[in-house]
Amino acid sequence: MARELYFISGSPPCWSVMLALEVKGLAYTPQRLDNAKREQKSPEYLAINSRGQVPVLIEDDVTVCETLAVLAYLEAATPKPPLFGSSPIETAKIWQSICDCDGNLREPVGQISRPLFRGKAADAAEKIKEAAQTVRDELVLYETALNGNEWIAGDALSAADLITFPVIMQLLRAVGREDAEPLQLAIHPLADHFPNLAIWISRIESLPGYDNAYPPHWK
Ligand SMILES: N[C@@H](CCC(=O)N[C@@H](CS)C(=O)NCC(=O)O)C(=O)O
Repeated sequence: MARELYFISGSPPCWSVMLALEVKGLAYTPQRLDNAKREQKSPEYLAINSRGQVPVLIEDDVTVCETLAVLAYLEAATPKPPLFGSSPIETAKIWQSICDCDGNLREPVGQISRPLFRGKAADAAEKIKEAAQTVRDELVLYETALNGNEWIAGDALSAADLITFPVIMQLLRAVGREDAEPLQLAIHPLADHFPNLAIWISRIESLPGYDNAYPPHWK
């Protein structure tokens, strides 16, 4: 079977899908699109996904757009190891955590990372600090959830970890920049502020296949 994943380097949703493919041991051909060249808006790619977004998974004649749809597809097609739990309550907890990340963390992280990645730290200082307060409040919840637990939703690695991890990595890349230092966002270094989260990150970094999924332009 020919399996391809269209992605943009550093995109958290793409990274989530790549990690899921690695965890499930599914080989694929990465098809990297260059955001700087707006390749995701080319007529050829719009014919694949009319929204011009990534990730998109293609398996022979099957095309799946949208991160969560791709994860659901992979889970249904390759149930082991399970990423959405093995009991109703496990599944519910995992979805709850995914909703928490998508509803409460992803956007404020974007409000921090977008201006920092564009070199606008000073111009956007107040907005970044405001978003950082929201993010810190969320990180406290993860820190508590990880107290005595290895994974953020339940006893096993799950889609909740794979969805949340790249968002937090994007945050860390942004707040670890030199121009973020004067803003004193109290997130970096993570181990000083949120030690359980820092250990959880190293746990994910030790997953087999982790390096294959790492954003190429971050290497
Ligand atoms: N809801 C979509 C969102 C995907 C998304 O926002 N992708 C971004 C990369 S992180 C993208 O394709 N950006 C390029 C663009 O919109 O032109 C999903 O989860 O798949």
